[in-house]
Amino acid sequence: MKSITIKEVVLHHINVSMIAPFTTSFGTMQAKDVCLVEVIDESGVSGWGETVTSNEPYYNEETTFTTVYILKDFLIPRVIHRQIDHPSEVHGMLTFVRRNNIAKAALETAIWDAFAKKNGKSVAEILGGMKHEIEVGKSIGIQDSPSDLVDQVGQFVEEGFKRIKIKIGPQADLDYVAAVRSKYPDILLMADANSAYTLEDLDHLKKLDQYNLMMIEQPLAHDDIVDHATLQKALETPICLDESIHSLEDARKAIELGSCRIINIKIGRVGGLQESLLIHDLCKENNIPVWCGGMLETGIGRAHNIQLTTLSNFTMPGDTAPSSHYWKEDLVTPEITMDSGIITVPGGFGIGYGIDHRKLEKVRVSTERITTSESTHPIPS
Ligand code: OSB
Ligand code: MG
Repeated sequence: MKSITIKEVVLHHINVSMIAPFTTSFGTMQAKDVCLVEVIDESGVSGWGETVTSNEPYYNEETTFTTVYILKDFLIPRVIHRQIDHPSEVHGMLTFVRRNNIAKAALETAIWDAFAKKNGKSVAEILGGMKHEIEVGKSIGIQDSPSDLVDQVGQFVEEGFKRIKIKIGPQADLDYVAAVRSKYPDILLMADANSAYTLEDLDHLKKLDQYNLMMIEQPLAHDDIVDHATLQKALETPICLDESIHSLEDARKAIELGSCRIINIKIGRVGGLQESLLIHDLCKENNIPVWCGGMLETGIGRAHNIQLTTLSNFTMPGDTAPSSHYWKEDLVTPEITMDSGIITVPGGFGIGYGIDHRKLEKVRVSTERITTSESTHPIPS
């Protein structure tokens, strides 16, 4: 396959507003800054990625602002003007920077897109993904009351979503789950706590076992895998880890300890597509099903999620709902749509969707063009 050498990186700084606020146990998001990373190869081919951050470090330690700093001062100087034979190499080129995985993923995914386009393939084909259709679930933020939640669930079940995820926290849990279950006894239902509990809540969390949930996502601390193992032993409901898994090594340790029975793979949280692929493969060997999480992405991040989900061990519906569930107008063309809970994987090269430049201009805040590897810091070669 043809290698790529990046001659220029364009950072498109945008600000986007969601159609409705989204509330989790750590806060509410309505608008955010996003940095779109466009890498341009010597041949003129462009690849796109995005920082899947918000403006506050409440999900993990990164914000859009920190990702831009890390990209400009460290990550871009490391990759620009260097021959890259395959995008699987990029993650290793960036490990000299500790963590900052969302920043790394924004650049790494853009390089996968450019490499795939240059070689006339989709990102999925290069990853080894074979699915032509992916199943989609809907993630619903915390609502003001159980009956508001039941109304929302009804709407999304009607639209055909294959699985419903509800956000929970100590202020909104058992009565919310009970209300949904009594109205919809048979749907695939799960709950995401975003680290809102501790082991002291063990008896309380056990009460969730009666609702036949597919899984409970990240009940305990964002940086824990030890207490989750204790909790998993006490619960019938499978635990799925999100926040705690940043790498293949984290996944290995969580599986070894029995901290979870399912893993949510987010490309941003683990530093890119290559690490996502390795975690996918490890989970497959260990009979741990995976699904693709969402970070309220624009269509660019969403398109990468769709490409990744074509891998065979993504056996559970992901949080990759259509664009219209988040944005009045998305940045990609055609817009990402769903039919009865199924997204058809696009046939095109790279991420399979184009950039709608007219819509991009509407949300643009500023633009930076980087053409040299200069940095005020020492960068390893
Ligand atoms: O925990 O999965 C999460 C959004 C922002 C940060 C963390 C999470 C989420 C979601 C949104 O659940 C899912 C989506 O993109 O629809
Ligand atoms: Mg989660």
